[in-house]
Amino acid sequence: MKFDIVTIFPRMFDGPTREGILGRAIDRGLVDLRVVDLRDFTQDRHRTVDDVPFGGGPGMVLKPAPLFDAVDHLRQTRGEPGAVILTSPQGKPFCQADAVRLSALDHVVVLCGRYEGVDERVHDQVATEELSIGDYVLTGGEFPALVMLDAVARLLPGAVGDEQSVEYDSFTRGLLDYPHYTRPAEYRGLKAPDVLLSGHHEQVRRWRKRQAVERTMARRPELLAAADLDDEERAIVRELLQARQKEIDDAGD
Ligand code: 9D3
Repeated sequence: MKFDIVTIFPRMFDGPTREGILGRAIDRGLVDLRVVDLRDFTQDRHRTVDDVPFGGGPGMVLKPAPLFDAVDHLRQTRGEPGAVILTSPQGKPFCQADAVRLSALDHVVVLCGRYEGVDERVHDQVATEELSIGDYVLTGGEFPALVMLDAVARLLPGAVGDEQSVEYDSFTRGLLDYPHYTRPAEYRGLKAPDVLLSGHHEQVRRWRKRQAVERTMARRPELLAAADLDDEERAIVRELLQARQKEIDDAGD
């Protein structure tokens, strides 16, 4: 897939796109990544990309022309993109379903926002969607663009060695992962759970399932409502809810 990023800080992408699974996906040609410098689409001597906001107020706003021209250029040289994403704190929160959807497109363009914002005409006329990566304040859309690229790239066939581990992702199923342990069985007096060393595959499977449900209920209860649970998992939820209700009842007596 073609993945194009428009940014005023192209070097921010140099390290992250060379390493690990993402780096390998790019080396293998699964992702045809192009990072373009927004300043290359300015017309003035100073390569100006920003200006003061109309109506006053603090900070600077990314001018429309360089962004319109950068996307026109990418259209002409790379073809019509399936999505033009504007990274923005006002965007819809990016999620695994977005990663899956984008991974099926042949061409994605990501525009990295900066400063206090981006001229609204870019939101209206250039971007097909606006995405955030969560409710915290960053300095710009470069890390969000990398987050989206990373989440999308690992879904491309051949990116991850074990296709099953992609298929069976915790977020795809809506449950958090179970705890993992490796050797040694005891470290600084801390023991790995006996069941994992027992060799009883069925007990291991049930323990992991229970841990995943318990953790999701404790840490991310909102995920549980939407989770795609099997009968066994639903039984564990009922059991945990009953245990919780009993605590409440007992405290009342
Ligand atoms: C005072 C209002 N701020 C909006 C919440 C201004 C503002 C802060 C930070 C405007 C832009 C930014 C820079 N952030 C992004 O461009 C950004 C972002 C983020 O800050 N958090 C999570 N996801 C994203 S995607 C792009």
